[in-house]
Amino acid sequence: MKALVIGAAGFVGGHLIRHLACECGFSVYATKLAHESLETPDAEIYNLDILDAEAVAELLEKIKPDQIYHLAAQSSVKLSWDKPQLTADINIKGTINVLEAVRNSGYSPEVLLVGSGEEYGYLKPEEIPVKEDTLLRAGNIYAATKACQGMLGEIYARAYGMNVIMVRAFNHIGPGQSDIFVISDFCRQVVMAELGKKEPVLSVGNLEAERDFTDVRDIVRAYSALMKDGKPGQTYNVGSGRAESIRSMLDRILKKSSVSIEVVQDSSRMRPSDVPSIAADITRIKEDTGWCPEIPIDSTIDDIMEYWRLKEKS
Ligand code: A2R
Repeated sequence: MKALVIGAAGFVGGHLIRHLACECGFSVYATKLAHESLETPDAEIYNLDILDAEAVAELLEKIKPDQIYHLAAQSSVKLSWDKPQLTADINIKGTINVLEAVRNSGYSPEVLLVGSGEEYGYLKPEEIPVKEDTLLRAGNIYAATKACQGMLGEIYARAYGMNVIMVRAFNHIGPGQSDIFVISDFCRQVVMAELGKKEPVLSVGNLEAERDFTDVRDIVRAYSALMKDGKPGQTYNVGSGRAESIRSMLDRILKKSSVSIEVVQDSSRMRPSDVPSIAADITRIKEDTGWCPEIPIDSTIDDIMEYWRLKEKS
């Protein structure tokens, strides 16, 4: 079985490549942007900008993968406020380029489009945990582009009979995530204070928001389970099924710190609009694939802290 991971130099890519090569025994092909680095013994690497439609089509023609995991994205909510056009180009036009390349390829690979729990946006309390059929009321630009990606996937599956499966992944965390994301940011700041590289003061944004956190290694297992047993044209939530406040996650992190840390609210870390609470209903993926998250949140935080300790020591 040949699997192609598009946008593999990001946080999820490395974990997904390892899972597909080592756990599933697939031949794995992966793409990155020319300026990115991706070193892995588990995949053959190609440079690809998904905004170049011809290059996407040529690569499919060359590899002819059985499975395509589309991860390439402008994936930061924060950056989407600053760069809305770029976010729309990559997340919408880029996805169309991938879907068109598959449509014109003359065969029928399975495609997984990775969307986001952010697509649901402003949920009413009675809608949480949120089911896939709930009305999308996107609360930020990133979320709107991912909602559009999902609609495109549904359209291509229905109109052309393509094997496209959509995922709405809720917040995933784990070792290797950039510190532009909140949990990785907190862990890094704590480790920097432990190492004496910064004052023992932690600068935070909105702590009241509640999110559904899952270990990235559970997330990539879900993606490959969906490729195997998910239904084409269907959208699946992937998450833990429970909401936890950023404040409670911060408490977990602070308990693991070897130094005492002062927490300070920083208004520049507040977003123009923030969705108050999100949690996934994961009944559909459980029923169709048997997948369940397995890694406890505290052991994920241990791994993230360890990742930063190793990285910042060197
Ligand atoms: O923005 P960069 O330089 O970090 O590169 C990202 C890459 N990417 C692209 N790849 C091909 N053509 C483009 N025009 C393009 N623009 C950006 O996609 C990055 O290496 C990768 C996405 O990885 P992350 O941002 O780390 O996202 P993560 O956490 O791996 O999530 C994967 C998927 C995304 O679709 C998220 O929206 C979703 O899961 O939650």
